[in-house]
Amino acid sequence: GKNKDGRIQMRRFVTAKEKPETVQEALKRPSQRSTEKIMAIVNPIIKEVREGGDKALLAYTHKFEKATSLTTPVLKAPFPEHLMQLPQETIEAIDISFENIRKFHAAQKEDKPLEVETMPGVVCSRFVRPIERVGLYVPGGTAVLPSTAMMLGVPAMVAGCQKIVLASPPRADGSITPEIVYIAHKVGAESIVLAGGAQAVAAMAYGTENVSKVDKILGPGNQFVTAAKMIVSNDTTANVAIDMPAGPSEVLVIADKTANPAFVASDLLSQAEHGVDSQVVCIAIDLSEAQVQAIEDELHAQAMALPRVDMVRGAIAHSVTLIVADLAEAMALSNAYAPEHLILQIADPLAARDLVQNAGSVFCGQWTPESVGDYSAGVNHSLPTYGYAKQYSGVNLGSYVKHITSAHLSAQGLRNVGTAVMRLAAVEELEAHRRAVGLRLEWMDEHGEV
Ligand code: HSO
Ligand code: ZN
Repeated sequence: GKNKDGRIQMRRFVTAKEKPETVQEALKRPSQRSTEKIMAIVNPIIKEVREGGDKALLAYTHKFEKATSLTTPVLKAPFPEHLMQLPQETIEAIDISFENIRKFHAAQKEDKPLEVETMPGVVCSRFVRPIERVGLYVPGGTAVLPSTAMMLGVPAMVAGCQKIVLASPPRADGSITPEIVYIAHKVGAESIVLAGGAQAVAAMAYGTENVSKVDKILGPGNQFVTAAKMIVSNDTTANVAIDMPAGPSEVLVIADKTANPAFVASDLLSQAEHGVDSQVVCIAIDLSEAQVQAIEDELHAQAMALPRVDMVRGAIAHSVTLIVADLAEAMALSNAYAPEHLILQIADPLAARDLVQNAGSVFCGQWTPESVGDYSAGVNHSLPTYGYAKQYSGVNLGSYVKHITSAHLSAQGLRNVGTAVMRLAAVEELEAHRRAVGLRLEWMDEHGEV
């Protein structure tokens, strides 16, 4: 794939003929720019915005977004109608997708508190509260992504967050995509910060004259955005949380003999077109040379017809096809890779889904392209990349809430558990802890309680 005009083709390995290290190497993510270099660029930006507020934020937007006509960094609700003028077809598409995403995330609500009596009279419970103020970063860059505004905004609305702040880099004329304004309106956002990059993250983390400070920042972004999120979440003076580390997008497609080569290729390409650093992996289960060839031919032919063929070339250059013996081997490789998106184009996708250990989101069967999840099915598209699916969940309703626990004891409850507490307090030599129980138990004895 490196040759500018040459055939667009992934590397290919038959795993049975390779050393395990070769296969491991083939599944390595493209390396990221060193965090130190990124941090050296991002740290001063954060400091400037923290200290200089709106003026500093605006200066960065003039510089990086070339939006020199912009005079205020924030658009506040209610958003003017003329900023959300859209073709009827687009409104309908957004409305349908919005409703599906709303339904799926509303179903994730835990409506009644959890309550357990661990010992007679010792009641432990847990209840949910929304995070009050959330900042949602919607990337600009090579594509505008209103769908990301929905994926971040709808669950915030469903969770009941009181203040929803969106941030997205404006276009060079200072305007913001009307789709994003319409979605911000629908989720009840308080404001749209017209800024991108580390400067937008800093503004939401610390607040400025016009940007509201938030409690958690969510959303994907480039390496500068990711670095900024990590820095502010480590700064105890900011008191802000983040969703997860983000890297370039990726997909892993598992295909068997029943898969349609054109469908497989189309799914690989929809991820590859995201950017030159995207990675796509195809695991072919026991396919013949001709079947693999059919996928490769489709990939090349479809890619050549894409407007973003240059992105695709970049992505395909570090992408790979692995030909494996059976489903067990395919699943083992996939679980080790922990893909952001896993597509199962195989005879029994639901049986295979039971074997998934690590993945951001799974797409089952030939009628479920990743695109449906990217936009409209209802599942979230803000997912862990770069192998982080091993320990992180994608954005979901839980990303917008915290759980508060509570204990409630009766006198009998304190009698039942008190001895254990006093013993452990004594072991830790924390006498005040021991006495907090001991004097209550004495009080009960004196007053004839239980
Ligand atoms: N596949 C991307 C999400 C996206 N696709 C937005 C289209 N628009 C990362 O999950
Ligand atoms: Zn996508």
